[in-house]
Amino acid sequence: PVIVRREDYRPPDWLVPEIALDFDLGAERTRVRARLKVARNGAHDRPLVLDAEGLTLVEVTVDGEAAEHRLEDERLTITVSTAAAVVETLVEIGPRANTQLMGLYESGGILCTQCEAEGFRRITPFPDRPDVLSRFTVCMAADKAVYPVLLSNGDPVGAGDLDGGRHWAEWRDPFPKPCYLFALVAGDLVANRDSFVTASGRTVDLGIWVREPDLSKTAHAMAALKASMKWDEETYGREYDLAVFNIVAVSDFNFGAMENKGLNIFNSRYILADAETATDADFDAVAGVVAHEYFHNWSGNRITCRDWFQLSLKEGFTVFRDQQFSADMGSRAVKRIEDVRVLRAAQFPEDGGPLAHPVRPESYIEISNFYTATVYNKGAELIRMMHTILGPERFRAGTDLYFSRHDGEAATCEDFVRAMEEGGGIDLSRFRLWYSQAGTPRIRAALASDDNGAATLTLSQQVPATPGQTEKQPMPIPLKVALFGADSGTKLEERLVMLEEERAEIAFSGLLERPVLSINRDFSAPVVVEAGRDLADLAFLSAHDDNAFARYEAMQQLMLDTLLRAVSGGPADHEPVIAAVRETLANPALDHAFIAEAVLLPSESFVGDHLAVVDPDAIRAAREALRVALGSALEGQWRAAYSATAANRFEYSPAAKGARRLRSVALGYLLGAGAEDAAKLAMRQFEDADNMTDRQGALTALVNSGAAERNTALAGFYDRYRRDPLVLDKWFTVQALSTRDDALEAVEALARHPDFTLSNPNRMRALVGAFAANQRAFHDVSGRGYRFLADMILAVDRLNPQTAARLVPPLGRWRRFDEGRAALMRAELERIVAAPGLSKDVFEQASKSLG
Ligand code: HT7
Ligand code: ZN
Repeated sequence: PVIVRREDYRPPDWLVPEIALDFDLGAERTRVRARLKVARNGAHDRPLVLDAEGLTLVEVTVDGEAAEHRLEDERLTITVSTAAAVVETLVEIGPRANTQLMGLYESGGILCTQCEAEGFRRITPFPDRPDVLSRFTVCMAADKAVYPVLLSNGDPVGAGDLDGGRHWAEWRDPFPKPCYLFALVAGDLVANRDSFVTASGRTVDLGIWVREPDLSKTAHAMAALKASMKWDEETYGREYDLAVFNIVAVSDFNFGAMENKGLNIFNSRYILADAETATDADFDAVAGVVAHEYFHNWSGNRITCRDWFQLSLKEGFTVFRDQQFSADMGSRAVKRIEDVRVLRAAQFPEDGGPLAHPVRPESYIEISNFYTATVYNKGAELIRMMHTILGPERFRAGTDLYFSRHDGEAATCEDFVRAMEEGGGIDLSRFRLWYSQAGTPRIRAALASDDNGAATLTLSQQVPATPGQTEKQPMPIPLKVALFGADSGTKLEERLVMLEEERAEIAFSGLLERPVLSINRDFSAPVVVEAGRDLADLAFLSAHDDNAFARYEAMQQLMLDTLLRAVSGGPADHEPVIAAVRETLANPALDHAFIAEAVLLPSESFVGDHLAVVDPDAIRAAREALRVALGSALEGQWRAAYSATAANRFEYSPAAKGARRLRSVALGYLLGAGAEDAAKLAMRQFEDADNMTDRQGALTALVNSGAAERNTALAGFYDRYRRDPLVLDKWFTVQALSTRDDALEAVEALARHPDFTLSNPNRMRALVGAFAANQRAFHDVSGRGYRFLADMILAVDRLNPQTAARLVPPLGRWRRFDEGRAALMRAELERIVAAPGLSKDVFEQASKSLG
């Protein structure tokens, strides 16, 4: 396979300032005529080379004449002798047969497109790279009864009827854009319509397009869209620039959503939400993704990427922006806790495994494999660190400069950092290492204090070797640090410490009591900190730290240390955790949402990440024992929390969400403790719930238990929601994540269930993706879990390589397991790599995972 390298970047040979597309749409066969105004870029005599994948070529002309051309290896080479010309191509494609869901495809009777990263070449021949920016005009013709709605980018400029029950519509986008932002949708859709008046007084027509039965589930997405538009004006001074903004929801989608200019296309799970069918987490995700795609209008569309190595330029920055937005709309502390949990669960393992890569990667075989937690979430942490180092005002000066300097351009990560330096008045020379070095830095922190009120904080860092990068330089690491008095519990000192070198000593003086160290507050840097604090100090911080994140972190560390001791055979002393949880539950100053996060045990995978060799069974046993101990020792408090959080009617507010979250955590502990009436409580909650959070919470608790009510709840849930695919996904996921011993057999059986399908990415992720995250079941010592995953990868690869490739990384974690499991995992990877007809997507992930 061809390896694409960052260092090989060359500007395009030809530019395409304008393109006019004509679609004769049909699900079986669509004809696409494209008229490209091309212009030679620089003095050279190279031919025009257009990317073309899976197209049936009908005709090629240059300035109206038949032209010499060659279609070979997914490239259409055309001889053009002049400096500028009009090149016209006619191709045929088959949307219904397009199971890859890249290019033009059919989803539930709707024709829609997905072009990022390299899908446009599956629609028409074009230089499919983000640094070729064109003005698009799009004309579509289709059967009016089947496709009454025809949408594309920009503004509508004309529409009308044609003979034979057909109709047409034309759209024009005044903003030059790369072809990955092209979109069209044709379907039988209805819209939730609204409008937004921008800061400068322009009215924007908003539409969220769905199938008619789903219309009632679009109010939350619309509210989120309007809130995002306002927030971006207030926070970044960014106004929307077209007269129309449309969103379409489809059920088959490889990713979350797509920011096509003026026509976002969404996976329906990130649009549709109502109390009956969506959990609070779903509501939050809808708002977060709607905001994310909207924010791309500036960070991604107005300023795009020069090449795909710069992907984090738009994705890291936009994730940071959507995180800020969600924090501003709800609880800042809980949002940070959730974001860090995602980073640790998805990015840290990636950074420490065979697929580790820098935020700005150096090479790829298939770019779709680089839409990763590193590019997105670690990328966002890099922007956050710059925000922390600069402070909000200077950060805003940097982003203002970035937006004004690069508007209308295809830019690089380097351009962003330079704008931050100049706008913020700071030297970020060494900070650039965060873009080029992979691996999660490990920090050791030791605080030594004397009786004269002096203390020294010794910090050291180590950046681990990662594939292709054995030598690492120390990184500049911003660490928010505070010291608390061990007697009074008050804050003695607070600073932002920049660890620039491998080692540093920070002096403190005038301390009137023994100081206790709070470090990496707010998770100011994406690093692992080993601070060696004992259980008593951690319990103290969990009760006294005034930084909510640090307080949560102290409790998690306390739980983690307790679990790690138990896993390695030490005496199981649960008392310090029980005491700390008791105190947290009883603290009237803390809100429900925070308490729920703080008292939740670290996940089994997170515990595994801290062991030299992961022992899934020992981790399960230790975690269960602590859960039971907490459940029994604090039964009265769990009961009190459970009753205090009962609600009468559903409301989507931070307070109501927090109450539901704590209620569900309390129920889990009551069941864990084996409280006699716990299963009855759960079943009552399941039956009486007026919202999906409570119903799914009860179902999860029952599914994980041996209660007789378990099967009744599962059957009841299925009967109630079998016709709602997004809710049925939950039914699959709850069982795939079951903590029971029979989870693996259950998942194997569910893969044979009539509602399971390989062709829908949501359903695949709901069952197979979730199962691979169930540490104990997936890593069953028999190796059956590995075989199941490999079988699924190979089966889905024939239909949808992107979805298949995203399932490979759990097998790549073989180095973290005992010899027996590692051999079984490797054997499955080898079987995958040897499979005939493998896609390059899966080949890249599986071969690197063997590495
Ligand atoms: N920018 C979008 C990326 C995306 C994508 C990438 C690969 C394959 C399918 C895809 N669908 C959307 C999503 C985003 O980050 O906003
Ligand atoms: Zn994005």
